[in-house]
Amino acid sequence: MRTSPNVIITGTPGVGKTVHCEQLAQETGLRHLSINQVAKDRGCYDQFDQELQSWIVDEDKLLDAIEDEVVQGGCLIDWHACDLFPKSWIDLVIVLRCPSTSILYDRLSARGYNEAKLQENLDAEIFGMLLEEAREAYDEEIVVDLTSEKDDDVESNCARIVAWIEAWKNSQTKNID
Ligand code: DAT
Repeated sequence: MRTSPNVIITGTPGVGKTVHCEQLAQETGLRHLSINQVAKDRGCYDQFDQELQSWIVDEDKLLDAIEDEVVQGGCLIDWHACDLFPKSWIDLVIVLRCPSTSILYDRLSARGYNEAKLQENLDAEIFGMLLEEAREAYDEEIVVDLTSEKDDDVESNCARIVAWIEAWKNSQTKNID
């Protein structure tokens, strides 16, 4: 049984997953598992999508690569998809949202995304695709959407998530006792 929870931090590229995970890792001691980095480091990329200028991950290879680490608990799983992770691995799913398309546009164009990639990501955010994916894949009581537009949002979101992690740990300790 895990003594520290696994939390998915998901959302459209540019919503602030990395910023939140880095701060949460510092505040909670949970490990920031950047799936982009893991896929790169452990050779889980399959093929390159020319139009979107991005690599496509081999999901089976990826799950094999992270399973041993994740089943121990204490991971902040940072990725722009979530429904591939088995339900039994996951305790909380945070979907970050950036309702202001102009803010998200600026963040993504600063990364040099091409027009097709930019538009695909803006559409995904406008239609709330990641939130829908999370709600379909996990029980509704563990899926929480939080706004990430301003610096203050990062502070308040992290405070909420830290409080939730503490509460989860306390309830696990009671269960073990
Ligand atoms: P992601 O990991 O979801 O792709 P990121 O954490 O790299 O996104 O953030 C992209 C950029 O936007 C980065 O320059 C930090 C900035 N940013 C993200 N969330 C923010 C927020 N709530 N307030 C201010 N800046 C934010």
